[in-house]
Amino acid sequence: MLASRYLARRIVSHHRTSFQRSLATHSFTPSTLNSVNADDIAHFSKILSPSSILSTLPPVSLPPSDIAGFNNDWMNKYHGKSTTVLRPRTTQEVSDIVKWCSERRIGIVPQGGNTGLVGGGVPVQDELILSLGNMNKVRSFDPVSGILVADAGCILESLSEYLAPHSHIVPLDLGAKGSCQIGGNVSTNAGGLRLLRYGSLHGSVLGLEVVLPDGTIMNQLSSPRKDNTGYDLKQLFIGAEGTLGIVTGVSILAAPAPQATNNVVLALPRFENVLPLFVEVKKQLSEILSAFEFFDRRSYELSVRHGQGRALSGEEIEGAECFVLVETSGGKREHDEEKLNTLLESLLEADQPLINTGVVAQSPAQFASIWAIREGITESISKEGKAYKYDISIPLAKFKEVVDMTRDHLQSKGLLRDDAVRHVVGYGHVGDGNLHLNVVAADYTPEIQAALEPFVYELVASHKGSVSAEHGIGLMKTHALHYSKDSVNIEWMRKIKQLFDPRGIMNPGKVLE
Ligand code: FAD
Ligand code: 2HG
Ligand code: ZN
Repeated sequence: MLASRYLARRIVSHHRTSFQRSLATHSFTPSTLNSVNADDIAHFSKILSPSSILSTLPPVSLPPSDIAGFNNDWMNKYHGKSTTVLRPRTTQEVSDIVKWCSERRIGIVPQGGNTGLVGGGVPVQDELILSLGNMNKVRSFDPVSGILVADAGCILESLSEYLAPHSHIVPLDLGAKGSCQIGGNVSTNAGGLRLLRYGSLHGSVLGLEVVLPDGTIMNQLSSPRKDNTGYDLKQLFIGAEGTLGIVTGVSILAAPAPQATNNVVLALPRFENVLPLFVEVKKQLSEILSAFEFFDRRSYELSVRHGQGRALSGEEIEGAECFVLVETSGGKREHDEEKLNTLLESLLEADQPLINTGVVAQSPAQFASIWAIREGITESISKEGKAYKYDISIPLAKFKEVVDMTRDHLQSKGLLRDDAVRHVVGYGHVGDGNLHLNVVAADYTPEIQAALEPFVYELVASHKGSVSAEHGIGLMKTHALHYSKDSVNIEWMRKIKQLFDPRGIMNPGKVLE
């Protein structure tokens, strides 16, 4: 499979405008929380080895630039002012830290690979950052049941590499695999490129070990595959974005590795063909279909421009409005190839073809290159400018309309120009009804922000969609939660938060305002 090029990005720039600062503080005043002080550092020194404590406070006294990568998010959009990053190695160390923070009422931000796209993994103010990266061991793997138990800080790609010789795969894959951690994946309920085939983490996670906000360790790691003994508490932590506790261990059902995988990129003359194409592809490929990913022409061009995969060639590509990547994963190469080729032939020979052309991967390198075009869009956008990201669920038929309406709206405000909004693109997981609407701008400005919100959220609500299909609420969307959840739901979310975290120390200001 793909080797990732998305290695950890430690962003050191401290330049930010007052608007960027306000982005990070717009809804939260942690008046009841205390800052970490030198006495706290002295206490942490009794729990942790010196290399596990990074702090600008005495006696450690590092320069702020040494912890800047933990204070700034992947997009360099959200910025915290934490003085201290702790990197525990064991669950007991996590528990001891949390107990102390609970007593002292110090806010804690759990941080995995810091690849989140909604500002959830960096502090709002100067909360303590608890980085899970040193908890990176596989605890056990049973090749018979396929159950993998791992520390939360294991990087997703390293888990894939661990499982490969055992002929298994993690039932989750995403472009950030080289940096994101399984604990972060669980905490965001990450979707990604395999959800169509293997379903969400709510199904494949079998158990969790969690340090609760008072330091208690809740261990459900030995949960068998079937377990109906009352409330399924682990589900609350899947997608909780670190607001209910710290995930320290994950038990997940790995999937048997497919014997054969292949992919094809299909060029479509018009967006309207995507829906009938999806129906046809499902019908013909049935059990071997493992991904159906969509990207519009501009996304494709940006990806290729920034070196993510090789450009496709041919006249038919020139005339394409959008593209679909289809992946097959099956048990027998010849059988799968025959199905894929038959699909392609029937699509091309139809009276009114849904596609202009299709390029089937002929080698592992071409397979990787085709995936790189799709997976590389996020990275290429970050090189093109500052992205406003909306990861929305809307009916498939509305994908293009929403992208076009957003572009038209920005145009009508006079914002579609090189020094303001450069591109409005759409791509995503068609199979899951999840569109990534990205507005790529020269900078983050109040004017663009005001043009986009609540415009986009109202559009989503008008289609009864979700304002977050996969990246979560984080800091970015606390004010937009009500577009997707009614007051009864939000009230019960608040009650659950209050029950688990009455002192309000766990990732304050995130998910709930
Ligand atoms: P972080 O960014 O460190 O944290 C994310 C949130 O989880 C924060 O709220 C944090 O407090 C919390 N958290 C982290 N670890 C823990 C823990 N151990 N216990 C409790 N809370 C914790 N997302 C998708 O869903 N699908 C995609 O296809 C996808 N592709 C991406 C591609 C790229 C190039 C990038 C940069 C991001 C992508 N993302 C995607 C978003 C991101 O990678 C996922 O949200 C990922 O699951 C975050 O993992 P992380 O370890 O980096 O978490
Ligand atoms: C993807 O599907 C990720 O590539 C990232 O979820 C989407 O950058 C984005 O908006
Ligand atoms: Zn996605």
